[in-house]
Amino acid sequence: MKIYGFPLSPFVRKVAVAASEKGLDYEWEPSNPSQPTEEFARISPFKKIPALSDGDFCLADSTAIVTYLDAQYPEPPLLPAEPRSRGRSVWFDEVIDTVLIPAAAPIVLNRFLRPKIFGTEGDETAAAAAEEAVLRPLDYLEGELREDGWLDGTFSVGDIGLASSIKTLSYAGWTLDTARHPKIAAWFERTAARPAWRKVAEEEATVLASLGG
Ligand SMILES: N[C@@H](CCC(=O)N[C@@H](CS)C(=O)NCC(=O)O)C(=O)O
Repeated sequence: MKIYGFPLSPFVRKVAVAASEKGLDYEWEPSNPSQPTEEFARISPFKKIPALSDGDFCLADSTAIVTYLDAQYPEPPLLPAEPRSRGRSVWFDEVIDTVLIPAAAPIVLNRFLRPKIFGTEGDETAAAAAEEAVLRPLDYLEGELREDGWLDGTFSVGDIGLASSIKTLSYAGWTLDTARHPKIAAWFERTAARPAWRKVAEEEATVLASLGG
């Protein structure tokens, strides 16, 4: 199994953590959307990361990939079978992919990617405005998190997506406001202590070093 992309992306990390939670072996195929190889462009028609190949089966998009992995390698489940829990875990995944990550993107772009990876100047006004914008989805998720558990009772794709977004934000020097979001802060510690998360974090540190970050 190959994962195409860089684990610094929250979407790519989501797939790697999901595969690791399931104890799957995978190789990294570092893939740059702006300089796509023929193989990557074939698997990811819109040249976005992540993409996956598993034998002769290929797929792009983090949610599509996690859905495939969960059906093909059911243990442990990351999309719960119980209908309401399943719906809610997909809902949280969507809130993160379509609300939190787009709101957070200017922080990552202007305080990490541009200055540290691309060697260009970041737009601090855009980053500061985004700090405000991420509060709404985080406030919502803070309200949904259970005191001592996960977003929806069992660890699921939504938990992976949220932790993954927070980790990418940390590269931009952003930290959680623990007074405003104490449940997310405690939950993140629990998530980051999981063996699958730690394994991907180690792989990611190697990739980051190779990028000079
Ligand atoms: N919905 C997609 C989003 C993937 C995505 O936007 N990836 C970004 C990296 S974080 C990307 O490839 N951007 C390059 C581009 O849009 O050209 C998913 O969940 O995988």
